[in-house]
Amino acid sequence: MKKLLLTGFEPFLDFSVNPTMRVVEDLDGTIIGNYEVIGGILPVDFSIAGRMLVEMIEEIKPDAVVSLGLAAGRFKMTPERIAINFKYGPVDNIGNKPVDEPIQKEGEAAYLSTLPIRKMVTRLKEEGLPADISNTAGAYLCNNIMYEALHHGIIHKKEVPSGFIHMPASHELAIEHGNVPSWPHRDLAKGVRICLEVLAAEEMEATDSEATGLSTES
Ligand code: PCA
Repeated sequence: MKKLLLTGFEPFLDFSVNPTMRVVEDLDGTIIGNYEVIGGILPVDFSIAGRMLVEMIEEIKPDAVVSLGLAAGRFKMTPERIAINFKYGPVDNIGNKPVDEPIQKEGEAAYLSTLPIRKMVTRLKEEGLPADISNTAGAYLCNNIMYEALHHGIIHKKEVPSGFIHMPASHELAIEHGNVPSWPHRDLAKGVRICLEVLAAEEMEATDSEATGLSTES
């Protein structure tokens, strides 16, 4: 069985609940296609979040990495296209407030998601959930860890599909916060599951074509 690392984030700023945590809890341990989902929660802390994700990747050695974050104010499920080599944003949970610092001094300016984001968006919409590709993950913690996972894959020459999905607030958060558009938790969890199913279907197709390739050669 292959392993898929699925991460969420703890609450931050004035968002007392982070819906990604509950989604990760729901999906942790489930089997989707050939993947066993292994959940992890990251801190909203510029000084350790990236390192923690890389440590999880090195320990679990996942075959795919999907990270989730809250984009309060968005109305749709939004797989991200690109992560940029910058740290910038509001003060994090322990008081860091970097201004335009690079994430990796020697890293590329940006990395593209290696998840099947267009297929994910198409399937989400077919299943009745509003979705779109997002062309910016910002420069806060979500961008930070998306960049770190992709950078780690590149420098270690690991062809592991890796990327990030931003989600709207849950009703639970919207009730507490008072001023954000929201989805029911079950739809957020369903949306993420659909994205993972799309990824799993791609993986199965790739495995099948490798097997076919082998049988024709032999
Ligand atoms: N969303 C923030 C950080 C943590 C989270 O869930 C972001 O979009 O960067």
